[in-house]
Amino acid sequence: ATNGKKATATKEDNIPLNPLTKPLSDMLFTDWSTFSFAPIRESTVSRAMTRRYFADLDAYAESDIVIVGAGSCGLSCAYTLGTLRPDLRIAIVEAGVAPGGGAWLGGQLFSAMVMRKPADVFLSELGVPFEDEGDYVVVKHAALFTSTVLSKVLLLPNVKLFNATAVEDLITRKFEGGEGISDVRVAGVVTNWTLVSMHHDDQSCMDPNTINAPVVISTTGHDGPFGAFSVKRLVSMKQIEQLGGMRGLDMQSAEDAIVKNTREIVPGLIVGGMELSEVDGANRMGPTFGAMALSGVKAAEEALKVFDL
Ligand code: AHZ
Repeated sequence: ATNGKKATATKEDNIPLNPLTKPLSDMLFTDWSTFSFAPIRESTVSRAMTRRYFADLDAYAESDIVIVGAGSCGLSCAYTLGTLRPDLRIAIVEAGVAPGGGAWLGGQLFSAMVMRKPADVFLSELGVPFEDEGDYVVVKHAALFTSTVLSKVLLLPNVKLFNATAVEDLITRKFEGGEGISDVRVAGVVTNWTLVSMHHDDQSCMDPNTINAPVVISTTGHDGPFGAFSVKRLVSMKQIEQLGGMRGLDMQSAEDAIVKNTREIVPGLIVGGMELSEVDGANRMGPTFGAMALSGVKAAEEALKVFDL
């Protein structure tokens, strides 16, 4: 379309025809036959990755907050907490290679994402554009929401995402003054590479790693291969008697209930998003994501109470 001419206006033209930066636009339509990268050695690449990863493992072994699960609720929570409190060290542990949970698509693998008002406030905070349909808004592709919140979380200097890493147990302490049910407080998480967690049955013992933290926020979604992890563990360790089990779909009531009931379930463990529906026996809402964003905001508020705001 450019007939071999540069696709950008030159500085002298003073016309911002092309929004690419000059260094990148200068690369276009050059002589690629002489192209070459800056030099590298393989060990340099290995060290560039591992040095940083192990420094992060070292630093985040003592975190202020661990968020389990980087779905729409976990990411919304991480954005709110990490932005409000740059002094807090926040680790996100996500079992999947790809963070985002179920929020890469809307319902039934359709593209658009629906959020009921007032969750549009969260979209505006992020700068995600939407169509206003009155009582609800529509983001043209769910991936636009998810990639935006994810990128903003990843830019925060006080947040580290450990993906491909599963929380496979909770660290607990005897809770002074607690009696009977819920006599422990959660004091961190036990982690492993997800691929290792998936092979505990066919490999010999592969011990885990740990992160200590006074607050764990679990947002692992409803029951599934990995879902509802922390609340199922609370039952098996007899800290809650039983799960209510997620109920059928009632969009109208389900979203309010998830946001209102986002709370500390046992000392040190806050549960948000659809994992909460398994505790409370709450309805699901199906493909409308406002409650996930605002449950994340509420979970952040609950966590900050621990740090006296
Ligand atoms: O991989 C999981 C996903 O990314 C991750 N996860 C689960 N167990 C984990 C573990 N360790 C680390 N043990 C773990 N990570 O948690 C994430 C959960 O994301 P999600 O999108 O499934 O949950 P959410 O509560 O953020 O959003 C739910 C979205 C739904 S489900 C639903 C319905 O079924 O009606 N409606 C909505 C809006």
